[in-house]
Amino acid sequence: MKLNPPNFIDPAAATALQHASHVVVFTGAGVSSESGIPTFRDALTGLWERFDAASLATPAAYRKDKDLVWGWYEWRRMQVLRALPNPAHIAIAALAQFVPKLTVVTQNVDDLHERAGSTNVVHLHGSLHTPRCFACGRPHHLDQEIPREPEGGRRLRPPNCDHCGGSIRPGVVWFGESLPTQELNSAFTAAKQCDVMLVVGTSGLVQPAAGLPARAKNAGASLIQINPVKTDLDGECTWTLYGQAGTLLPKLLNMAFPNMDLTRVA
Ligand code: BV8
Ligand code: ZN
Repeated sequence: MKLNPPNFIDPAAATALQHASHVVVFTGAGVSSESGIPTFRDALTGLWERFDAASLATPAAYRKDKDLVWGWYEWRRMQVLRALPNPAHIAIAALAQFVPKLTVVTQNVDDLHERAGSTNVVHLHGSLHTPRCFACGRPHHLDQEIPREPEGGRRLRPPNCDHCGGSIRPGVVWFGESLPTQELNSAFTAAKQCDVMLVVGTSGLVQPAAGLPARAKNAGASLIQINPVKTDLDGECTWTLYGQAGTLLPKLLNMAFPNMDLTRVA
């Protein structure tokens, strides 16, 4: 497989976007990294360095030490509240005006796609902004103010449910938990129907989300991947553009749609 040089954009990828009637943009943590949100692999910095993200993102971890898990998620929510959408999020939002149908499917639990202007974003792994009761499942309202920076090991006692007094958990999908059925079915349907899937900033390791590009390809779609490094999805993709999403995505979309205005800085 010919490896394109960094930041090279094959004009054929832009042409495929121009002729597409339904585009799916499938994103992972890499699309938010230029907003300062660490990807899952490097999510643990500073005080968190001695933990493994995947071992914290489980129901067992919460049962074992809910203050530690809640403190980690509040720290991540604080990072998101302080972050801004980057040019990749803005380009994806702008794309909606240039293609007949656009579906944004994300593995991310931040709301940066929405804050850039994307609508009806399909969140396969939930959201930091929709906590719920671990016992009865009722949604819990969290103030949008920046949570206080947990001191020390960043343990933070989770609030209690107004209805049953149970402990509040993050509204994300943990490892070992099933993905929300409606969102997963919407993503599978969009993958089957689209002509082009943009695969942006994902290592393609976490299932069943990582199976989406193959579903799109098997249904006849062209796949355009944007990632600084090689991933497990390289073989599936028609084109792989090696580079940062915040740089390559605006360039690619401007090649496809020259009158797309991407000057709005978030
Ligand atoms: C489930 C929310 C059924 C939490 C996350 C086969 C089928 C089904 C399940 C499995 C299976 N095989 C294994 C499993 C189990 C497991 C799994 O997939 N494990 C993996 C590790 C092998 N899957 C599950 O448990 C799923 N549940 O299948 O239910 C079930 C039910 C009961 C019992 C068993 C099964 C649930 C998975 C969801 C987990 N929750 N997130 C939270 O956020 O805390 S996943 C989490 O990790 C992220 O959401 C993300 O999706 C994933 C990967 O994290 P990252 O690597 O950081 O992000 P990403 O992959 O997006 O990679 C970053 C990329 O960006 C890199 O490639 C990097 O190069 C690139 N990048 C960096 N900078 C830039 C950039 N790209 C562009 N521009 C840049 N500037
Ligand atoms: Zn409750």
